[in-house]
Amino acid sequence: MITVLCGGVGAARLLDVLRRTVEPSELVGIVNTGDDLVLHGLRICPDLDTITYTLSGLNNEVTGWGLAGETWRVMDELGALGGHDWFRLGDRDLATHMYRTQRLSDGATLSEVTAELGARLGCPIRLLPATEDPVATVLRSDSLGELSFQEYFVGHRHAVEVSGVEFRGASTARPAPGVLEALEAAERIVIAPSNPVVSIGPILAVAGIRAVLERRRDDVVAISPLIGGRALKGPADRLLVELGGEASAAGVAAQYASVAGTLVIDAADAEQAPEVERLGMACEVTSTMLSEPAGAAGVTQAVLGG
Ligand code: FO1
Repeated sequence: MITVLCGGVGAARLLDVLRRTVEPSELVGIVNTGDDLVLHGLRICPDLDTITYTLSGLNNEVTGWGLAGETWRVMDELGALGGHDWFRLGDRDLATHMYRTQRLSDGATLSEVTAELGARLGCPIRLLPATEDPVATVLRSDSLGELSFQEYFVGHRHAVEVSGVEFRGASTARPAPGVLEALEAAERIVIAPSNPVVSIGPILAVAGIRAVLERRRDDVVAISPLIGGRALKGPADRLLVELGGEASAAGVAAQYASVAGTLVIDAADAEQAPEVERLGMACEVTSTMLSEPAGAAGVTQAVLGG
């Protein structure tokens, strides 16, 4: 079994690559819920949905979220009424949030609903929310005060300098059923190339999860989300710097040195391998562009090898 700590797009791409070599039934995703929000009375889980949709071959490649072939009638009508249309929910995607919200109010757990959606949509990999308890990523900015993750990421297009981040609720949140077992039973634990601060951070903050990785550090492989010190998508590089870290392979290593024995970095950052090793991590250098054959093969080898 290979258990993968997952954010959104980067994790979905990694799982979509790994599933070509590893039996999907041998893969488990532990997924961030710190991006989740309730809007229009609906419970929305962006990272769980991005991974479910991508692995089901249904992801909307144009927007990067929601379902392919999306229409936007409801959002357009809502906007015309003067409603909240800043967080774009496609007509097909809305059905997922309506289904999830109804099932949760029936008393089903988020894990159960995630499994039902995965079965209905054709996701071949078991996905578990990191926790069933509320955890909200909150960002603080000097100019705008506190922002929920989606206010920051979508509302302000993450074009805001951040002075602090908090995973509200994480210290009392319990790992979802099966999470600790999946981490203990895994031959390999992988930290996906997701945002170390706001995607992987909330998972590691859930009571008990970090401790398992620290204990199993030799079996943990982290994949840097930076290439040439830059994030392919999203604010990972800026957030690292704004929160006192470094937008570099060494900066990512500093985030993960206590929980991962190996860091996989892109060839563009190869000159930083000695710095990563000085932090006590083994360093594998390969292309990490998962959309290219060399990257897919190199990262798969780094995850499975050794
Ligand atoms: N990202 C945006 O940039 N703009 C949006 O309007 C937007 C809507 C949206 C709706 C459902 C959903 O599951 C994701 C959505 N996202 C949107 C992406 C979302 O912000 C994710 O949390 C990010 O991809 C970071 O993981």
